[in-house]
Amino acid sequence: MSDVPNLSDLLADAPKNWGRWGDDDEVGALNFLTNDQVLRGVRSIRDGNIHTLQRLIGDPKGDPVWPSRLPAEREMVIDESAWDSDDGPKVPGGLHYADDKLVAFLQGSTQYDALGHVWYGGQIWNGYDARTTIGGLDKASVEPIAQRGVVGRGVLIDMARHFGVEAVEARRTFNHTDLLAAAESQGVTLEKHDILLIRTNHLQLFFEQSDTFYEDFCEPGLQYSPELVQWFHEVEIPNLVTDTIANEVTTDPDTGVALTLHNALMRNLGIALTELCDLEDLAAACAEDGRWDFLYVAAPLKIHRATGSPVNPVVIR
Ligand code: UVW
Repeated sequence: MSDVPNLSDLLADAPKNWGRWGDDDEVGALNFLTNDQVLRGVRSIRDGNIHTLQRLIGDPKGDPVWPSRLPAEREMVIDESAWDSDDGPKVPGGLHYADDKLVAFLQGSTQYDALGHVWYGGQIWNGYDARTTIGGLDKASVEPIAQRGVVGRGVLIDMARHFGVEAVEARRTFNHTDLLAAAESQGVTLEKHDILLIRTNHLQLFFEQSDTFYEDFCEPGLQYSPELVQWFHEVEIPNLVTDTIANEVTTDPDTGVALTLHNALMRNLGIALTELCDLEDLAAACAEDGRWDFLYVAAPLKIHRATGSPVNPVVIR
C-alpha cells in the first residue's frame, strides 16, 4: 500500500480548467453546453422515441450501490391501515390518502455527482477550499447543476458490444483509443462537446452473482493515463455517463489508486459524472437501427448543499 502514489503527485502535471469560467464557477465543463449545443442535440432527434436511463429504486431484484452505501429504503407512512385505526388521521369529508418516504444515499442509485463530491490536496473543483464541504457543500454542490440542467448531443459507446461480451467483466480496463475504435465500428463520430455515454452492462453480474459481487470489488471501466485525460480535455466532454457504480475502473491496476478519474476529470477538468444508469433499452434501440447519437436531457434534483442527486436522464432519439 505504501507504494501507492498520492493523487497530488500522480496528477501534479494534469490539466485543469480552474478559473476558465470564472472564480465563482460551480458547474465546470457543463458550461460547454451552450444554446448552440442544445440545438445541435435537438438536431440529432430522428424518430422522437424516448428512453429513460434511471435504474429502478427499490428493484425487487436488488439495488447495486458503492460498498460503503446502502440501497434506498422506501417506507409507507400512511396507508389504508392507518385510516382503519381509531387513533389514525382524520380528514373532514372522508378523504383517505397514502404517503411514503425514501431514506436514501443521494449517491445510492442513478445519480449526478456534485463537482465538489471528491478531492485531494485540500482543494475541490475550481480551487475552492475543501473545508467548504464541512456540514454540506457551500461550493460546487449539486444545486447549481440542478439549477441549469444538462442538455446536449449524447453519443453511446457500447464497450460490451465492442469486446464481444454480454457484460464487461470486473477489472477490465479501456481507454480513449478503445472508445474511438468502438465508435468507428458503430459508425458514429464523437464530436467536440458531446455528452459521452459508455455501456458495459457490468451490473448484470450484480444480479447474477448477488452473493459474491462485492468480494474483491473492482468494476471495469476507463483507466487513467495522461493521454486519456488530455483527450477528454481536448474534446471538451461536458459530462461522462456510465452504467457502472463509479464511472471508471474502481482501483487502477497499475498504480493501485482508487477513482483517479473522479479527480482528473471531475475535480480538475470540471466534467460532470453520472453513474449507475440503465443503458440496456437505449443500447438495444441504437443497435437495431444503427444510430448511436441522440438528444440527452437530465435534471438532477435541487437539493441545497448536496454532494449529489438522484436523476432520471431522458434520451430522445
Ligand atoms: C465515490 O466517489 C466514492 O463514489 P461515486 O462513484 O458514487 O462517485
